[in-house]
Amino acid sequence: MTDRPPVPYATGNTGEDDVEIREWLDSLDYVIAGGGRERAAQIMRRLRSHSLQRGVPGVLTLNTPYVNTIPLSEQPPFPGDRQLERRIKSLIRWNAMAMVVRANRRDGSIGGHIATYASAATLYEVGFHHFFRGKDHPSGGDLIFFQGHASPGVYARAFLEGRLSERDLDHFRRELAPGGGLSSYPHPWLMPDFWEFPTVSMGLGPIQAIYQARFNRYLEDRGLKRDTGRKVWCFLGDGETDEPEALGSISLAGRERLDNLIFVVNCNLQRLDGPVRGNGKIIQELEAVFRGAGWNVIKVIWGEDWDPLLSADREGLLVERMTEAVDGDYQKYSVEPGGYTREHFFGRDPRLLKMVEHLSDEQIRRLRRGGHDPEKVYAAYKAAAEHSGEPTVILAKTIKGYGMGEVGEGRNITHQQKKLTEDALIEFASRFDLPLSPDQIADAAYYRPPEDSPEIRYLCERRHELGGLIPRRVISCPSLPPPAPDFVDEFLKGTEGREVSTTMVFVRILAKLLRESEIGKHIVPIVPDEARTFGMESLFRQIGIYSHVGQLYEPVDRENLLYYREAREGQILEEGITEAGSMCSFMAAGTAYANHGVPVIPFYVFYSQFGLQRVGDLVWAAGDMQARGFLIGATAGRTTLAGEGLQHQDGHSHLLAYPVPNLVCYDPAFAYELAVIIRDGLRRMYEEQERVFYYITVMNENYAQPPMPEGVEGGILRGLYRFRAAVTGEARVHLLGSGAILNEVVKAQGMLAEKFGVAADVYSVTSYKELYRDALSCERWNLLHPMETPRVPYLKTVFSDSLPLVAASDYVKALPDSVSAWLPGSLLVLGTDGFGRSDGRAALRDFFEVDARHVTYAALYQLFRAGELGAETLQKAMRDLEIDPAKAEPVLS
Ligand SMILES: Cc1ncc(C[n+]2csc(CCOP(=O)(O)OP(=O)(O)O)c2C)c(N)n1
Ligand SMILES: [Mg+2]
Repeated sequence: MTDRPPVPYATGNTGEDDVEIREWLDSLDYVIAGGGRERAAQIMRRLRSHSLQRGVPGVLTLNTPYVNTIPLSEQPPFPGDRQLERRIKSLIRWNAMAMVVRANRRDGSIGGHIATYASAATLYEVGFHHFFRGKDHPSGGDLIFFQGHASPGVYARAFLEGRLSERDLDHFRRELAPGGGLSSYPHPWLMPDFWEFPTVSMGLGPIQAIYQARFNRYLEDRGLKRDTGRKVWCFLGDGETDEPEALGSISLAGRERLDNLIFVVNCNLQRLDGPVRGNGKIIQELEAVFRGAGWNVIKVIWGEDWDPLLSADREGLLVERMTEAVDGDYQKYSVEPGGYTREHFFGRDPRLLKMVEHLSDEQIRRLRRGGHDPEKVYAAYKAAAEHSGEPTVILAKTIKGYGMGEVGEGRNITHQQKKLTEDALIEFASRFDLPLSPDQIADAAYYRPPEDSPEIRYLCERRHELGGLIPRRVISCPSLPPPAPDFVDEFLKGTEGREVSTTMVFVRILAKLLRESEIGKHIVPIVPDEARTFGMESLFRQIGIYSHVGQLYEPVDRENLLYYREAREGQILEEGITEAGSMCSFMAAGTAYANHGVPVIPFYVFYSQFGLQRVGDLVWAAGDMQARGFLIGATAGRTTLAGEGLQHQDGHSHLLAYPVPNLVCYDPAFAYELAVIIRDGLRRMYEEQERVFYYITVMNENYAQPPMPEGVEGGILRGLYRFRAAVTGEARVHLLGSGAILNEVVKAQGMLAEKFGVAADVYSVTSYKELYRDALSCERWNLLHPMETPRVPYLKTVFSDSLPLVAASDYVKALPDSVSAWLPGSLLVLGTDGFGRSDGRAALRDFFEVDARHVTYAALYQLFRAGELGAETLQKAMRDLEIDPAKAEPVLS
């Protein structure tokens, strides 16, 4: 045996000979018996601080010994029918396994997971039978985040409940089969009446759950929803806790005392490749982390078989040994026969060996872990559900692939195991006493007892009593009326020369919406510590920053008109520096229409660089769960955000937004464009209840906002319109500009006319993505309907001639390039590919070649290529415009 490092959580027990320790323990028992636990706690606290003052090491620890948090003496009676529940669970285990095995027999590439649910079955079933409230419960439904890889178990239960048929199960991971199928993991987009929360990208479930629980509080504190004690349950894997998102926000839950939140970490000690912490103990590690973050921690480590052994452990030897063994050892014990555990675990000390001498090897092998014991799990859930003042995490120890026998249980390969041999199926069926014939077993046939069987009746009664089936996504949410008819008017007029940024315009729009009588209170501004950057600080005072406890201190700027006001009914979610957390608040708010039946309009305002790039996976999940609302990427544009440099200047978020199917994107240049876009977004999402959400960029460059030209509203929304016709005569070239770069394009229009006698039209492109999607959709329709009148992409209807075009934006060139196929003339694209630089706007636009000079030169070059401009004129223009042909290419420099 190799040398082990010191045991980090050892109790320090040296055995029964240590008389001094024995005396201290006896004294404590005496105090408990005479003065009660509180008195004992008081003495212990005092003893600890005294020890600290005396420099006694190792006194401060966030860990408790490696045993169940709830002692046997505190365990409540189990209210269910153990035998029936075991039979139901066995059937679910079987059907969950069968659907994966059958799917992979048919097609070995289909995948699916058996081992995850096999280890978590008890954790789920105790919840389903005794805790999870359904939507019809008088208090409303709990919100449950299922571990993505456990989905077969959830489907198998729905099968017993009669919600899914054998055909449905056979269509697991075959969503394209006739009649549809079951999605691999929880995806509300694919199963909109079933799944509520996309969780399978590890870490996203836990962080979403935290912000969901906080958002539930927010709705209650603001009077938008009654507090009925609804819980948020989140199931996650122990390996999953390595994801920064999984643990990164737990301190928020502790700080905000979210006792409506319960995490259940299935500590099967394994992840995909092997052990989670072979050389340590994941449960002890997580205990310290969560306790340090202010959580109530309940460890469920040992099943009832261990109770007599622990009661006999007067000297704490067993607890010591339990604490000493590492997870790698425990994994080994789960795959070896009982004799191995006797020798290697108990065999460390003859006194331990003696404790188990009455047990056979088989009995030792079957000593169950806490997470497989319904009574222990029930006790933990009950304590968690009743705990107030703190969120609770349940750390339940299980075996991965429980019941899969030789082919999976506890093995490193178990996560990927999708096919079971006939022998393994037989073993599985006998292990769980399944009433199946040999043929049914060999077939991995599904089994559902008759409707009037005790199992089905029990299952349905329990769910009925708890408020109905779970999971179930129900949408019953009123539409919101549009804002007042004159809502956009002030923005349509322009600013008459006054220079303002679109960020300022946005803040004004937001302030106006907040004052709207019908929809104002439904708006939720969300900021990750950037409100001052965006000029939103006036909202602090006006609508307040949400804080469940209000404001316990006098803010330093109390005398200011715009002081930092925190309030229980505050409307702003000021999240601090967490884009991931803010995004989760956006998702919780944006799905309140489904999860709460309350329409909520989140405006999440962030540095655009730290949006899709930083939290892209959450944005993807937001699309899946059909969150509604506005993502506002502020300080956008690679050359418009001056000074900040490489890691701040965003010239690609619009490209990153392309793949998210239901994300509608705009890069508006002017106040009226922004107002028209937001008004239409409100209509689509809150009046029409469309399954879309919005990404809009706003900039911090101040310029005069022009009045809206006649009749361009439709074009703004479709992605393009002619902003300014050629100043002199018929256009010879078309110039396309977006965002703040549209101003450079307008300047170029003037230069072309004045210095080169070239007439150019200027178009504002508000959304390349909209143009692209429209064109693709027309193309596809035409492909499939060759005999019908072809649909014409919007772009083609705007450009009826084939004049050359130049497009410039503050984003990468791929955006305009994406629509070039549908432009009749040849397109030359200017954009900001490359790493940003810290400098002023003029220098940046020169560097990235998107300023008015470069646009002008590009237009002349286009005319030269078209044979409309002589070589000499072009060369002279190049010199006059100070275009340097030897300049390094920005993308690589
Ligand atoms: C972000 C992300 N990375 C990787 C994966 C692939 N993956 C799926 S399950 C898994 C292991 C899960 O281990 P654990 O969290 O312990 O869950 P268990 O199945 O053991 O309950 C991995 C790496 C994923 N789904 N999401
Ligand atoms: Mg695991």
